[in-house]
Amino acid sequence: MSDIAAAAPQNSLRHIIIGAGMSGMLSAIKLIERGETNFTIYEKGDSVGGTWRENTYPGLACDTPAHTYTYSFAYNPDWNAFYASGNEIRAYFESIADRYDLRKYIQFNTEIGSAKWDGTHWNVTTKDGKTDRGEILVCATGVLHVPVVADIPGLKDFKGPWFHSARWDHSVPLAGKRVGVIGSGSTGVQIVSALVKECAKVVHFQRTAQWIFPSLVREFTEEDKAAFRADPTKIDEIRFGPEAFERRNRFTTAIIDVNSPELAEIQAICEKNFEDNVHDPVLKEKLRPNYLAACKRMIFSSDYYDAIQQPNAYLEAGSIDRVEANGVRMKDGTFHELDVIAVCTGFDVSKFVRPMKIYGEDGLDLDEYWAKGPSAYYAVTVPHFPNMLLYNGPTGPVGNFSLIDISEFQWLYFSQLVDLVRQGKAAGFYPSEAAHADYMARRNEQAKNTVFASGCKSWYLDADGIPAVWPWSYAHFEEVMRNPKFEDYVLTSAAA
Ligand code: NA7
Repeated sequence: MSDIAAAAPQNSLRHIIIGAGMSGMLSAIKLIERGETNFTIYEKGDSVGGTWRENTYPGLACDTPAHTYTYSFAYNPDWNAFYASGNEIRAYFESIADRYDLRKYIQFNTEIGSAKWDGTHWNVTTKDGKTDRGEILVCATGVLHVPVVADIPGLKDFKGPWFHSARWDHSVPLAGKRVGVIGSGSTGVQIVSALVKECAKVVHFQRTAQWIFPSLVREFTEEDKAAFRADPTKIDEIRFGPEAFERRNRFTTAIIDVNSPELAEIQAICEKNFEDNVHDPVLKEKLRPNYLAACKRMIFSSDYYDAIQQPNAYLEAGSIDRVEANGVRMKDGTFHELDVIAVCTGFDVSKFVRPMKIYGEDGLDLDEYWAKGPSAYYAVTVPHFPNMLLYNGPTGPVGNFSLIDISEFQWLYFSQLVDLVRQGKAAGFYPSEAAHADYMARRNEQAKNTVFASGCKSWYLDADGIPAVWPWSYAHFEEVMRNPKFEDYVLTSAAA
């Protein structure tokens, strides 16, 4: 037993939790609630918050309403606005770590290099050689955690500062500078909207135009907050009331049926937003997408159209040829002289738990099992990898929903399976190959009918061009997570 394991109370199965972001903290709280404190969270960074620790760029905000992007058991009456800023969300997670006294369970600055199943336990080794051993492995490693810097010729020769959006260099002054923002996903759009307020010039390099859904601007006053504090049902109203239901229902129906009135409604809202707010005919042609709204991940913004029409903003919709020492050269010869470049070209979404090495039953290497692409049974468990939870794994509902709700459901599902081990009915459980194959076949078929497959390129698509996300309704996700089909699981005994 490792020193870390030996120091933990032996009051339950030992859980090894990887990641102290939203999902890792959730697991810890749920275990503490059960009186089970035999767990350690391993965190490669120096603080909690996961994606909200790593992303600190100007304008960072969550596109899910704040009261929805909140643990169901830890409402926050103090959110400052309907949509919270990144700073505020990070502070929320820090406050949760305080409230549940989580830091004593976390090994910070400790990256797990590998995890191996030995028939009854997972044996993990940290990058600096420490070991731990526990029956249960919880991979709470995040979805978008491996930044991709687009392979743009010459980028490394740029003589000014440049960095990926998820590695924002706050030591670089931006006031009065000429800044290039490459990429027009949610990140690029938020950054441009923020930077036009302080920079001398912002050039937004857009490869593909985006539909933009107008987001509600609503600051919560001190009176609002007092009312939320006094009566949490007012928060319930935001989370579960008719507006929330309509928002979620409209979106999930639209996703799974391109001919639905709900998608037509989303399309109409986006088109109206575009027509009402973009005035210059040349800019309009550059900004007009040529695919259905919601095909790419929907962007929510209240200020981008206004920002890009400011005199100090310029939308460059041509193709980048190369980056030169002083700026960016376009294929048509146009040159944009710049002081700083922010590279907002997204993340490697196929990584999931990797680069960590994971070896399941009989030493099976997860990289090999995933050679044809990552997959997981109902997005959470993997054949031959016993007692392992992948939060927000391949094919999960990562659309414009609250990932916190999703993680809570995934924990509920997994925890019911862990009960089999708690009750001594098995040493290990994993989904059968047959159940997994059946799930994947049904899922792939259904995914082809979603709006994500309606003719655009996005990070939702896998290497074969099939959307690698949940293709059914959110209600179906809830139903499946509440009621695991135990018959779809292989149970292993200690002797196996
Ligand atoms: P996204 O949504 O993956 O967006 C990446 C953007 O970068 C997108 O506009 C890409 O254009 C663009 N891109 C990628 N490669 C290049 C090259 N080589 N040249 C020019 N432009 C390029 O990442 P985000 O960080 O914005 O958002 C990720 C998620 O974080 C978001 O969905 C939310 O869940 C939060 P493309 O559209 O592919 O033509």
